[in-house]
Amino acid sequence: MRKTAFLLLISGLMLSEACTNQKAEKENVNEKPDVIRERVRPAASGGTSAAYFVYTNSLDKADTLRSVEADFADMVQVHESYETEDGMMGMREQKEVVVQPGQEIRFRQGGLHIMLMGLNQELQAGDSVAVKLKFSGAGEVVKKLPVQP
Ligand SMILES: [Cu+2]
Repeated sequence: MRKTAFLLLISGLMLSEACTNQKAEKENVNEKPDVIRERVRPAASGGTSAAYFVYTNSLDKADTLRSVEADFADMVQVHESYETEDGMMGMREQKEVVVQPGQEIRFRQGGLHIMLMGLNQELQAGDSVAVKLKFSGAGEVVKKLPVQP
């Protein structure tokens, strides 16, 4: 029981570091919100990373992103970053993302992002990886991304 609580605490700390890296958020201030550098961040095996990219709904009806998978991560979630009342950055899981016809889902640093947890391999800059998005309308969509800081 005690061991479980300790492990949860550790993973919680690692998560908050990956999701709410204060330095990274500050570095990102100069990046215009309309410019998204598509990438997966480098990380050690066993660690946590994030994916940023733009998905456009090319269907003529609204679609819903229901889940995301990656064969290099044990757990993948869609997260939303937000600022708390006292100015801290937090994040929460977003179970579904609805995208209207012709519209984009913009996964970016400091906003909606794909959280990759429990990496089963090291992600090194220069590598190329793929995430699998599952939509209720478009079905499975594979997105290839470079690993970049
Ligand atoms: Cu996150």
